[in-house]
Formats: sequence, C-alpha cells, structure tokens
Amino acid sequence: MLKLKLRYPLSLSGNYVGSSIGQIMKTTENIKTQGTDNLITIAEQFTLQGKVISVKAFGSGNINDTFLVTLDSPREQYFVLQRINTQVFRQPQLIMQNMCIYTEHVRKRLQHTPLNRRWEVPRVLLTKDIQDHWRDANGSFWRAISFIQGSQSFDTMQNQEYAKEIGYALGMFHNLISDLPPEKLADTLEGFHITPRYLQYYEEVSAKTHVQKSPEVNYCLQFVSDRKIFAHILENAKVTGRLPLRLMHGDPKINNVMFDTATQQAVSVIDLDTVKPGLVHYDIGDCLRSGCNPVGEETEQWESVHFDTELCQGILQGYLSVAKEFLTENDYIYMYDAIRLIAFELGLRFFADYLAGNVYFKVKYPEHNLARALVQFKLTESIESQEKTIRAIIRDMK
Ligand code: GN1
Ligand code: MG
Repeated sequence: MLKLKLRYPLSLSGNYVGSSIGQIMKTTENIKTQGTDNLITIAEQFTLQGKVISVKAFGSGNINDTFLVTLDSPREQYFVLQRINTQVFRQPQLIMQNMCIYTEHVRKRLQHTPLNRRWEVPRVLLTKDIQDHWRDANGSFWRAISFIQGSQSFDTMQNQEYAKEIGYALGMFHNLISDLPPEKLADTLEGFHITPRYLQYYEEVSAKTHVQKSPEVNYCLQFVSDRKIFAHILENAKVTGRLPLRLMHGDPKINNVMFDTATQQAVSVIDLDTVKPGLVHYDIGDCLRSGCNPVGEETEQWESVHFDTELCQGILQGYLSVAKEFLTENDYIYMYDAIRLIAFELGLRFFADYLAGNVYFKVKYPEHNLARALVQFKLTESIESQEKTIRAIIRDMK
C-alpha cells in the first residue's frame, strides 16, 4: 500500500524546542565529529596501561557517540569510549552512579551464586585521576566501559538458537537485579517509556508543526489517532498496582546483547544508561519488538516488516527459563500488550521526532525518523494481526 520513496522535502514551521518531556533540544552541536587527535587525547585519560593505537566510531547508537579504543596492551586490547548526550541525559553523573551500584550488586550475586556458564558485566573504567568520567574543554561528558572480550552483537536475529539466547540474556539480567530494591537506583531519564507522555509530546508537536502531507504521514497520523486509548495500558496497570515497579534495563534491543564469538552463547547485556526503576514489561516489549523483526528496525522496506512468532516463542522460552521465579500471574496477562505497546511507542517516538525536526534521535537524512516510524507501525500492525497466536504462546509457556 505505501510505496513512496522517502525523498521529498519537508516543510516545517521551525525546529520544535522544549516539550512536556522537557529534555528535548536540538542536539547537532553535541554530535559533531571529533578530530582523531582529540579523540586519542580523550581516550588517553582512561588509559592506565599501554598506548592508544586507534579510536574508531563504533556501533549504531541513536543517542550517544560511541567509539572503540584499541590499545597496544596485551591485558586489555579494547575499551569502549562514549560521549553521553547530555541534552537527553541531563544528569549524566546519575548514570555512572547507577552503573556502579548495579555492577557491585551483580558482582556480589555472582560471587555468592556462580553461574555454570560465562556471564560478564561491563566495568566502568576510571580516569588517571580516579574519576568515573572526564569533561573536555567544551564541557562534553566522556566515560569509558570495558569491552566484553571475544564477543559481538547483531542488529538482526540470526536464528532460533540466538532467539533463545537473547531471551536468556534478558531473563538473566532481570534475575540478577530482582533482589536489588528499585529505589536504590536513580531515574536517569524521566518519562522514559511512559507512553502517555510521548503521546502528549506528540500532540504538542503536531499542533505546532505544518508538515507536508504524504501517504506515509497520513498513515502515521491515523495510526496514532486509532491507538490513543491503548497508549495508557501499562501506565494504568502500574498506577493500579497490577504491575509492580521493578528495575529494568530500558533498552534491551537485540544489539545490546553480546554473544561469545566461539560458543555463540549470550554473555552480557550492555548499554546500561537506562537501568532504572520501571516495568520489566518495557524490557520484554522492547526485546521482542526488536528481536522478532527479521528485517531490522533500520530497513526502508517497511512492506516486508513482520513480527515472527517463532522467534517470539524462542525469546520467551529463553527468558522464562531464568525469569519464571519472579513473575506473577499479572505479569503474564500484560505480556502481549507490552509487545504491542513498545513497538507502537517507538514508532510514536520516531514519528514525533520527525515532526519536531529530528531533535532527539540521530538521523542520516531528513525523513529517517519517518521511515523508522513506519517500520515500527508496520510491526505493530503485524503484532495486532497475530494477537491470538502470541497470546497462546504466552499462555502455553507459563
Ligand atoms: C535509542 O541510542 P540507542 O540506540 O542505544 C533509544 C531507545 C530506542 C532505540 C531505538 C535513551 O537507543 O529507547 O529503543 O534508540 N534510547 C533512548 O533503536 O532514548
Ligand atoms: Mg541505548
């Protein structure tokens, strides 16, 4: 049905600055590429052993700037250097504080009850002055994290075995923090995954923006309009106590799970910036919306986007093999809604950002966020059309 290539010019009334979320501003300044010399100097702040050989752009993050640092040290050959986007994460020191509490908790748990397979937790690397971050002359916030040795991640699901491993990884992540009280961690990103707030932001933005109408834009406008009541489902369940506040990862998409290159087993969950109080359902939804979309979230072929229920079964099987013990009856009841909601929510976030002039997610071209929104909405449609099957998978797995 939607066949247009996204290459027509946009007409916006101006960049939308300020929102009910209160954290969204033009971030171009913040994502300027750094000169290589400069990057080496920054990496050296975190280099306690060896010499920096190279610093290269790494991964496909939409918010922070990430680099892989190569050292000539035999002990630790790589580490990950990141510039935190402080327009999004307004208090980056809270991220570091949370990471330390989280890491310490998991380290103790694993020491007390070792697992019978490899599991790694990324370590915060300190500067020469024993600080967990470094501010450059422009005020940018830099931090370094250990690289999980001999591991790699994937943007799309490889096969059914990987699906089980991705599920296992999220389950293990939740399991290891299920005894850490949620209030021990700070809120690093207020409003994150609160769908009604994204809806409110979207309504504010769309009221102020005159975007050129096209079949794609009309489709998105209608898509959101038809699901306004549904947007409240998880928040209502939270407010009424049907779903408890727990700790969550916040962004357990498929490429945040690291696989051992030799054993092909999941060995770590990375990207800990949004580990904070929330619902595990945000994570379950995010993991499934990214893991069960075989063409990946960056495809421009949104007609071929679909939700693969076999992969869904694999992920849930892996997840429940380690998460069963802390899940309640209500947790199962809301699983289907979580999968549908988080796909919809991400589409809504991309679409709102497109309307706002691409102020939050990094883009490669002006319609990038519209293309991403279409992918998530098509995925949502596919989830909705397979509701019975997905609910049956969840029911049979309890
Ligand atoms: C952002 O930057 P990255 O790629 O780790 C976003 C997630 C989205 C994801 C979609 C803090 O994560 O919520 O699901 O893009 N992170 C934030 O790819 O908004
Ligand atoms: Mg992330």
